[in-house]
Amino acid sequence: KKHNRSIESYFESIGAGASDVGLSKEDIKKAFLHKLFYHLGRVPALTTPNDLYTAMALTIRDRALRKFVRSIEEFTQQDARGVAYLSAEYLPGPHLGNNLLNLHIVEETKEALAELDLDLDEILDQEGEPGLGNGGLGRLASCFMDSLATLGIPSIGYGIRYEFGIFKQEIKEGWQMETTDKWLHSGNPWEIVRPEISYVVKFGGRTEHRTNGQNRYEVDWLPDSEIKGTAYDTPILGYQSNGIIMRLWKAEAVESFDFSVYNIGDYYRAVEKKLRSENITKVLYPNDENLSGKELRLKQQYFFVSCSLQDMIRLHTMQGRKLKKFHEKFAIQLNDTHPSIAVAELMRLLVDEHEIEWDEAWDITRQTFAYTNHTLLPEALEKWTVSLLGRILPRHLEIIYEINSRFLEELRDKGYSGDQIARMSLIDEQGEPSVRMAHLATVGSFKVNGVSELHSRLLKSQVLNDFADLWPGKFTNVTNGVAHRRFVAVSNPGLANLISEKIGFGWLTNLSSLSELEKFAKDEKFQQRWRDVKLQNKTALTRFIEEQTGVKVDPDMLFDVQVKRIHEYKRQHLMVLHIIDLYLRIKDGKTENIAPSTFIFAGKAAPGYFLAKLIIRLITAVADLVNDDEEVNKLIKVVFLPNFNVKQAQRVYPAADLSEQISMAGKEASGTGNMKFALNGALTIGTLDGANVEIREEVGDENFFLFGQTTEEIQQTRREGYRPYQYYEENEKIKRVLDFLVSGELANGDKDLFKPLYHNLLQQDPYQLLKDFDSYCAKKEEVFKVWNDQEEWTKKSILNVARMGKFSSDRSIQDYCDRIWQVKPVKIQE
Ligand code: B1N
Repeated sequence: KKHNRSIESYFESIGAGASDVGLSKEDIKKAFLHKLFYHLGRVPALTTPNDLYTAMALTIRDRALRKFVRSIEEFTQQDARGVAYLSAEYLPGPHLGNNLLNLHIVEETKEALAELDLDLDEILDQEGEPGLGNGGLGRLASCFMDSLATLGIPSIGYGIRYEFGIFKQEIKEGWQMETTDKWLHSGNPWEIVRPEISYVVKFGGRTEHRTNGQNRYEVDWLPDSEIKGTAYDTPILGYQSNGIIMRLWKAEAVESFDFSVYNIGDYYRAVEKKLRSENITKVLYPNDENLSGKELRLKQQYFFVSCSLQDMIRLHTMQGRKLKKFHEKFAIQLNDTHPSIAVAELMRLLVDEHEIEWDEAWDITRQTFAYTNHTLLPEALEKWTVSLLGRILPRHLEIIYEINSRFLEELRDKGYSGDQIARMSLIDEQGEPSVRMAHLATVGSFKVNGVSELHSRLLKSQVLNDFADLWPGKFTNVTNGVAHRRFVAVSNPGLANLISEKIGFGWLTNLSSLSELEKFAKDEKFQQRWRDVKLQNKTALTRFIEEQTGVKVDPDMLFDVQVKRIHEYKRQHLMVLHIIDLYLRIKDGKTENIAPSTFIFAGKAAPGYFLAKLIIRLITAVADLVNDDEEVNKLIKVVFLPNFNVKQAQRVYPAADLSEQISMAGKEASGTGNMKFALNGALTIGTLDGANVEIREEVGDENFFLFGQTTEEIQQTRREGYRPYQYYEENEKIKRVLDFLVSGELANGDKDLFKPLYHNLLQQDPYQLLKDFDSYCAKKEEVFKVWNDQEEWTKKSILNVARMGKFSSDRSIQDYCDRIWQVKPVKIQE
């Protein structure tokens, strides 16, 4: 039976009005105690910090759910077109603080708790985070959830509920050690399990082809195993706006226990089967931009894609709509190729399960999907061998072959020939035959986008060049953005208050209005307050650094920061080489022009990425050497903060003076940390890579420390035959710094430890550190000079913030709506 009553009328009928989820101090206090007593069964004398946090989270979740329920009501009433965002990764970060901001009840909550002798900050600090992603790609998905909700876009985020997220990083004797991330350990008050929303997903087996009574060609897939996916929903609030959900799938056995089997030996086998099924969503693969080609990863991808598509088809047809109109109601965004098997799965669902003819199904499919590419790195472009894909998903392999043969036929009709066809085929026939997932995603989508102007341009001219020539209108750009409410308003309240005091609160929903700050850039009083805020944030970070590492740093020093995944292309080691150069200069007594600096690093290395782990070891070795040397540590210190995650990031960005964005040009698709730093008033030293290009365009060349070769120069250098050894021979400084790596002065006399890095740089230097080294060092001299003129530095810092309005994820989502999805907001009125 359908319920047509409005949500409001339900509240009325129980005499509750909306006040049961009211937002006043008294409402919050009452609800909080209610949760503490009746949900958790705790008396005040026996509460633990986790109880207090959980009661608070549940209190806020109720309020978030009210927004969500109202939003769904509105979306349904208006029969609105919506978006499904498919992402194998999310990094939401702690929910509580962000939700309080979005509900506009930070003060009320603080006061409610104070009346109970409790401290909000302590409760906020209790919250861990779902580490369901590796880095920028996962965090971007979560920024997008925030903006989708804020803008009132009918939308849902689908993903995987990994039981263990990205590993926890500890530093032992200077090395990264990984331990499992038990994020569900003390419960997760934000999620709601939906046992009734579950789907069966098939794996393996074989197919049977036949023609049925009506002369229709049919295919049966006879799998050899089935797994059930159950929905876990987390409400995501917009700023004073709608609520949407992130729906994550957990794998379970189809029947928890196979009770039909009474034999005790088989009982254990049945339990084992259950455990095997649950394996699928056990753990996130910790490889950032490096594919592993593992069977379990393919299963994860297919599992969540199939659950999500079945769920969308249910939602679509539930309201009596025709499946043939699926694409009119849904745009599905593929967050990289990780969910791209969706192209074949939707075809299978339409053709095999819902008996739609191939051509029509293909039209629906191609009008449904859009694909975002996030990397050009060859080692990150997903490929599945035909043999693996055929074994796990036999029907999908057939469908992919069919798509391919029709596509290649089309190309031949257009006059394409041998070489070009081989290059564009969905199947890579060089070496072991494999399916190119980026090609599948491109052929199966109506739009393809890169994530910054430069990256989108390179995508069209390099990796997907042939496709861009074939379908120029399919390609577009959407430059990334960040959730500025989380990364400024929540994590940097000092700066947020100062900004709001001057220009009002408009920037929270319209980041471009930050431009109103320009007129204060030279105001000395304002500059002083700007610096005071930064100093406070640095002092707070100083305490955190000491707690975490034991190293004491001075908040008056320049905080020079590089935090991101550790990868050779990001060139953390370029920053290290410069630090070694400074160290040697100080030892020589040549300390003039060095601004006292604290160099801060954080980031995880993929567990199997040897050189990345060695770079961490190098950072910690240099840190030990520098920090323990009385002569040196007055001028410079080096810190490696373990276990970088969203929560830590929220402490780091507000405290940074200088942001290091020094990847080799052409390699960083966009970067988003670069935006978070600049929005918190850090100046950037960076290359013309990814979104750095656009940041520099916005803030102005004079407010950006640019160095290094351009993408074209990098390519030119490579074409001419780059010989890093030549730089070693001809450049005194480079020689000295590199030789220092193997001198034994680092790591207690161990001369061999860093040899792999040393040889890598001398023999290949694939990311051209040596070629860019002089230009980087020269720019650092300029940084020091500007730092010594604090008025000048502060002016640049204010101008950076004032001109960063473009980089909100609100703007990115608006771009997706206009250029790709063609969806309109449906905002709730309250
Ligand atoms: O996506 C971010 C960009 O800002 C970064 O520049 C880009 O490096 C990052 C395989 C990836 N690209 N590819 C990945 C992640 C996990 C994985 O298993 C690839 N991450 C990026 C957001 O656009």
